[in-house]
Amino acid sequence: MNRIQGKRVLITGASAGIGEACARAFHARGAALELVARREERLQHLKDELSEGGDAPVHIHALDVRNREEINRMVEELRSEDRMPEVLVNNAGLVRGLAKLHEADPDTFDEVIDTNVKGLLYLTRALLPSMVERNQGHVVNLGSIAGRMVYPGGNVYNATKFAVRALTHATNVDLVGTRVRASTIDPGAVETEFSLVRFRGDEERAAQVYQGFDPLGPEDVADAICYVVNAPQHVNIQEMLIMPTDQRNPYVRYRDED
Ligand code: NDP
Ligand code: 8X3
Repeated sequence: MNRIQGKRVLITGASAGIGEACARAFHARGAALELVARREERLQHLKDELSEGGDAPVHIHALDVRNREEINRMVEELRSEDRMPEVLVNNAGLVRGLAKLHEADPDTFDEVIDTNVKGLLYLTRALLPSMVERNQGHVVNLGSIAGRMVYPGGNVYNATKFAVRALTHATNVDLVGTRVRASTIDPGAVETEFSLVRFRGDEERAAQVYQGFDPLGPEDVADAICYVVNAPQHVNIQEMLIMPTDQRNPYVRYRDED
């Protein structure tokens, strides 16, 4: 049964990777989309492509999730045009480098925390009240295996994903008595632009991350998110850990070295 058809879904980080795959997956199931990211050209391209393949409306918003004013302006537009979403996918996120905490560049602390935690909080705070008012809605947060186990050089990224996990559970307890749900989706290695961003455009280093094993694809995670959102309203899948079969945790990974 398709319970996604006709729902309005706002996805952050829709210009690449998991967010872009979510846009495709929700659009294929008949959802109206509000797509958010900084790179407007990419969003426009995706909108054009999706609009050719189906009737469900697609709107784009070129903004930085770290900027509350930009978020508030978007929400005003959504409210005034009666387009407040029933589903929020807090997916925008990043990591910088793999340095030890005592050697890392403190500027990256702000960038990663502001995007992964504060951006998610701003969007949630701005959009959740209308879900509570309507007594219907779903907040889906992109956590990570990195929010369950720390690894060397993961430090600040690990901390942000532990925070995402805590905030998902905090959101759920605050929402008790409503029909609004919150979920964290925690993937292992997914082949996207994530490592390219992590290693600041070093393609060779980024490619090495996924060499010799079968990582998840962004569409695998998008499918899982659609499954969680499609569950009947009385079913709240609060967390989902989704790993490549070749990776059992951050340390145990099969690699075909030949
Ligand atoms: P990508 O780098 O492929 O995509 C990241 C997306 O986030 C892009 O669309 C980017 O768009 C957007 N983004 C980044 N910063 C901002 C910002 N300040 N404002 C608005 N949008 C922003 O990475 P993934 O798709 O892999 O990552 C998506 C989420 O999944 C992240 O939260 C990540 O932590 C999580 N995750 C990823 C895993 C992986 O192995 N890839 C595993 C587990 C979790 P733009 O640059 O245009 O703004
Ligand atoms: C991304 C996966 O293992 O690089 O969240 O932290 S990992």
